[in-house]
Amino acid sequence: DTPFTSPTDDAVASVDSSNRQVPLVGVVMGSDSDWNVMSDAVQILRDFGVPCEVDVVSAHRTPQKMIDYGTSARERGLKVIIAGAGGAAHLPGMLAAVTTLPVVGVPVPLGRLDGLDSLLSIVQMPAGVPVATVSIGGARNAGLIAIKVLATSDDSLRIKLDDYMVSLAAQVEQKSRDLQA
Ligand code: RP5
Repeated sequence: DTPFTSPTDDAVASVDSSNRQVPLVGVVMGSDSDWNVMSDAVQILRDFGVPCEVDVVSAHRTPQKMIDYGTSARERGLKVIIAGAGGAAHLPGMLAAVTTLPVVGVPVPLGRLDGLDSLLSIVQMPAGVPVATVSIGGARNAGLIAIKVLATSDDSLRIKLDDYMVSLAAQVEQKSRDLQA
């Protein structure tokens, strides 16, 4: 029951002047087995109404697809790429090497090293080729970074972020009251 079969099938998209659907964020992962983690990024993007596309793009198993994805991303209208992978997690860094778009990397934890291998493979980029790396399994925060980038030039998104931050504070206050009750 794969929740994504192609970028267009799963795109939550806006519409351009030609009435075509234009995702703003690309969420890619090295394997469909990463979906349990990466779905958090898609969920928060949907919560904010940000058009996104989802695909499996492997640095090792589909290297040409990865290069094509990265080199075409900007011209296809994407503004941010979120890339998650586990183990020898080269996908975010290799995408960052072939695009001028910001790339947010999500270390996906696998069974053996608790995601430390994924984290180190993504975060230790050479100077000049940055990947904005979130915590192990931190796909929700990756989505929020993409939203914040988009909100620098979108007031309706900025207002939603303001509301979101107020709701986070309210949740903490509610829990604090619950503890004291
Ligand atoms: C990585 O290899 C993927 O991102 C995934 O985390 C890991 C294992 O992939 P599968 O063997 O589960 O397809 O490239």
